[in-house]
Amino acid sequence: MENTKKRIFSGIQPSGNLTIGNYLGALRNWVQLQDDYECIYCVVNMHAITVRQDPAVLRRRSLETMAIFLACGISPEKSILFIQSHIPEHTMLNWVMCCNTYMGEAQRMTQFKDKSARHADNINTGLFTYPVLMASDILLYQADLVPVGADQKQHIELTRDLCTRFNNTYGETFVLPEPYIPKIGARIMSLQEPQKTMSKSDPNPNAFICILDEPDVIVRKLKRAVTDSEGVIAYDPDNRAGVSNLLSIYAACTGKSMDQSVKDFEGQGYGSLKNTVADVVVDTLSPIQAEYNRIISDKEYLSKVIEEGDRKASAIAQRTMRKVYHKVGLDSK
Ligand code: AQP
Repeated sequence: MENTKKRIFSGIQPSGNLTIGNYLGALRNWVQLQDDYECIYCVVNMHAITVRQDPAVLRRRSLETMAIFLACGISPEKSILFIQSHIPEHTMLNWVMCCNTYMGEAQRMTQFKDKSARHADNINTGLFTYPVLMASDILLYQADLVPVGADQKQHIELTRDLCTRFNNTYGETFVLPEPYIPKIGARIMSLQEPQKTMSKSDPNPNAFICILDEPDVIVRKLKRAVTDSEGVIAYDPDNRAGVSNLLSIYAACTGKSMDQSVKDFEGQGYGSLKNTVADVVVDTLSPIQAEYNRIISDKEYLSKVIEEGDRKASAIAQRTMRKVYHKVGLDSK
């Protein structure tokens, strides 16, 4: 029977240890999507080198990130799981798309502005063309849908513009992807600066909780989380960002509504909120950590999963690239 499921593409950078933001905002939804869509999930290690990385650490983290995908419940039987740099077509399409992207379009990307401010000593052209590589990742696999957080919407808009431009110039080649906003989306904020999104490359390790953090580390980081001096537990992300973030983490881990979550803490203080949030985070992460430890010690299994995923991804990528090279006149037929 022909596969009529819509195709989803998404990726995570191995640019640090994955956080509960990556889990609650992305990976948890990826697991749900596997039954209804044809899912392609990628460790986007080529994106990671837009910021300086230690080669040995990057190599290790790429494998660890794949092991986390598996430990969270992403199944190699249901989805295609692969590592970006293993498929050279990403770079091939990236170049073609760079030649179809205007400077002004790339200059408008807010993530470039943010990241160049954070890495002022290394504002490289890869950082500038990062969204074009991301567009190439998506278009290469002819994805119908891309699960995105609010911060990535601008990149999907660019992908759609590049797709439409290419199709209009060279004839129908790529599927026009749509952003997919998951039903339960959680944006987890930094524990130290709760106006900012929690990020795995934050220089302050107290700002994020890693998926693999030990229980005592989780308790300690949550105890240090920034709150306010109001002393009353209420959800008000604009004015009470710290407390609201703790409530969001609680709601996301327990699956409770925000109203119910606020009720659960009626009459309690911040100390008790932090302890309870630590308990639910530890409960959420413990089974993932156990599964991760099992998978990471079975290198043979991990290599097999990656090899198989690379093979399936490569078949799709090669098909698209043959078409693209023919359309732009880079083949010799
Ligand atoms: N704090 C977050 N809350 C909700 N979702 C999040 N995601 C990341 N952080 C949060 C989601 O995870 C996916 C992959 O993200 P990524 O690691 O490839 O890049 P990022 O979004 O730039 O995440 P970081 O942690 O901030 O990475 P660095 O610091 O390396 O740039 C995306 O779906 C994202 O929405």
